[in-house]
Amino acid sequence: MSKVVCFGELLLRLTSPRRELLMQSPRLDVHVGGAEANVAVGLARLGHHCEMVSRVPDNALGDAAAGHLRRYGVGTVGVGTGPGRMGLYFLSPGAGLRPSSIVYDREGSSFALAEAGDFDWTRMLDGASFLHLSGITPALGIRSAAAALTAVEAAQDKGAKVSFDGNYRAQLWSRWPSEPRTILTELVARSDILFGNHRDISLLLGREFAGDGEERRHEAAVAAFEAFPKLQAIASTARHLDDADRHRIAARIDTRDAAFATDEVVVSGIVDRIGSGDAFAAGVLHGLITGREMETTVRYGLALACLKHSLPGDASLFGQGDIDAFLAGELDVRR
Ligand code: KDG
Repeated sequence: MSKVVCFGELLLRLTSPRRELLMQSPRLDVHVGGAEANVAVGLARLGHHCEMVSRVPDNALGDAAAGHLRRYGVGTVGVGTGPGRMGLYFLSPGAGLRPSSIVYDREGSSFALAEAGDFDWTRMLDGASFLHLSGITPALGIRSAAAALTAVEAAQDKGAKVSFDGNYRAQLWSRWPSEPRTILTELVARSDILFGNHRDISLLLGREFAGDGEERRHEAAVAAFEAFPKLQAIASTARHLDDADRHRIAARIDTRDAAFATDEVVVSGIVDRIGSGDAFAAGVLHGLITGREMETTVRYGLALACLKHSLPGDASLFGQGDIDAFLAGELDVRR
């Protein structure tokens, strides 16, 4: 079985229930999140050997986050403890024409305080086929940016493929004195798979892509392949938000010589959209690791991205049977 190592910050998510605003809620629901951890859980639920590399405080909050990973089958030997606090984020879910909103409270987290040398990459990447990380880690500060770079260099040395999700978070980058392009470029230059759409690629290359829809995505992919010779595939979703309860999603994978795109699917009755991008990444990685055709791989990504909208919390907990049922359009109670 191939091993996937995910590297990033674990967060607790505090959500106002019943779609209340944070300011009016007398209580908050707790879930465990973190984009890369969500991918690890999504893949572990599909039967893959996943190991998380992170750092949490040595207290009940850190234990809860690591326990969440173990509960869903993700290995936590790489989740160390260290000084600092648990990173949090607060979510007020949207409703109708009111969008969701997020407040980060993660400065000084154990993960953000960790140095590149605190992670044992020789051990963690031993036998790994993929390292997955995202643009959230370098956005946390100089130390995390250095740790992300060390991680991808170690993956290259060990012969593991690097999967990188742009995951642009404006709130995090706005605290940086310089623009994110330099560090993101260094990371993507060492990556084999990029999760990101034309906007992420615009940010990386410092240029806009004209046109609309598929044409713009194609142009962006061509430019990214030219700028980053190591990249083998670029996977992205196109999401149109009709409102907070109804989205339209299509998925696409570009390789150097072909593009694989799905039809648009309407996702209604949304329970929780957070983590649908991570679910998409888990579905695509699942297809790649199991050697599926690209047509199937992109549909796996789409299936998990859509299914995630039906589940509270940040992670996809679906198995192959759920993907197959989704793709077959089965809606009857399964009994
Ligand atoms: O993709 C979902 C993530 O955004 C969520 O789990 C929290 O990692 C997170 C972040 O930094 O936004």
